[in-house]
Amino acid sequence: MIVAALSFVACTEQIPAPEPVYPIPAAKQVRWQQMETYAFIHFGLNTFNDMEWGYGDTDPKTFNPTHLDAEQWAKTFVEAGMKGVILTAKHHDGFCLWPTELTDYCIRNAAYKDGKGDIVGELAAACKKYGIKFGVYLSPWDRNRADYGSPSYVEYYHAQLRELLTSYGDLFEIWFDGANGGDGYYGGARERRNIDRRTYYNFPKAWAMVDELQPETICFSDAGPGCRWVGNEQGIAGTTNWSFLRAAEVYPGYPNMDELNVGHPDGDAWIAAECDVSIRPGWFYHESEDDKVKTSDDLVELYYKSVGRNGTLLLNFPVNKEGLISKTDSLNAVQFHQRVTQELSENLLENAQVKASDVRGRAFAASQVNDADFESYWATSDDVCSGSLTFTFKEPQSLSKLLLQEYIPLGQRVKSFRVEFLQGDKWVPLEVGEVTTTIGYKRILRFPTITTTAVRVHFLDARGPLCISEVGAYK
Ligand code: FUL
Repeated sequence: MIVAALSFVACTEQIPAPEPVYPIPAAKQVRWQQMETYAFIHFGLNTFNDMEWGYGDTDPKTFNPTHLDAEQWAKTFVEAGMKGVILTAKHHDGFCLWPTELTDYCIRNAAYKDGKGDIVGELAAACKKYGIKFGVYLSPWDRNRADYGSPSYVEYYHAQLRELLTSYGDLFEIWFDGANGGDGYYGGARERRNIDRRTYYNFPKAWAMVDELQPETICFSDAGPGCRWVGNEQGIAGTTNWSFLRAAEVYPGYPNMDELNVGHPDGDAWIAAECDVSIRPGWFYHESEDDKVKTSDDLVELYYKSVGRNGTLLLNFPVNKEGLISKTDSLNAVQFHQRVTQELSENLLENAQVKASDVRGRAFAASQVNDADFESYWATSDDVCSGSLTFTFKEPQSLSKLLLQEYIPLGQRVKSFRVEFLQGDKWVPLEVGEVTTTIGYKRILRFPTITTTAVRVHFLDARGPLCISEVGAYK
């Protein structure tokens, strides 16, 4: 009786989950990363004046889209699989796309709708209607304001932020850009002004306001705190990509782009990488770039180099002078989404048998990695920071992609791994053409098609016990 009772206790005993390995993401950061792809819109006076960086003196009357349709934008994004959109509510020229009373340099003085328009409001409503998230870009640098460089501008900037946070419903992300070119119109002064990027804008206060008014919002900057710039505008994450930074060292405008590209392996703050890139060479619309739109092939490539390397993909659409996303841009984006969806549609590991070198307990069995559920994961025992998963197929399978996901709510752990497959009765290394160091939320490896009956992933080193959510293999 006693023996039976004891073994019953042993069977049902709940083995606790591994302790987190810090830093770990806030729940909202995990939700944000799960969006994977979302759109960017650069639209403003630049659009109508063939510019990228307006000086701040362009006549607001020139803002006059003839067929503006924010629903067309939102519908395009839905069809392109994008989960949200971030709009340049204000770019460096200082022109505001919403009818703010804080400045006259805004849409109230545009020709569009005789000054009655509100692009921020129109897009926020369209996003709501089509079920995608909405965010804004509010450039700290303002080449129009006479008081730029003095404390009163910072108050103005924070007041703008407050307006956006309180007038347009939920914002999933706010973009705090790091560029600061120096010269500008500045109310007619037409001069160069330098500010101290570390201190001038009082970002900690701005971020506290965001937390207070919209606790779900992710604040983007070169240095977070919600997510970080990936260090280039080509949309490419490092093959090694840690979702951490040493918080005390970084700030918006942080100049070391290589560090932002790979993260700080010993960072103390969770700040994952966002990969921004435009579907055209420029961020704003230029007719001369109508034949330079990235193809669906280009975009597929970018997906694997951003989302497939533990980043998110922020894909920019330069809305044209009509106020629409041009046809080629939307077609290529939709085709891109269809291609990626198709390429990753059938996980060949779902029906494979899976064995692990070490299992923490029943709730953390190897079978958790091919159950299509991110929330369940395979974990190793405490102190076991390496191990392997072996997948065996009933029939030989052809594959050219492998997808791996760590259970990041408990931290990013894997430092190094390698993959091999069975060729006849020999295990041979899988040549994936890039370093296999970090995994993070998602890592996708691509390789020339192999046909095999078994695949093995060796996790060679990690910052703690392994916690692997999903592994997939695709044709
Ligand atoms: C940069 C800006 O200077 C560009 O104009 C663009 O907005 C890009 C996304 O960020 O810092």
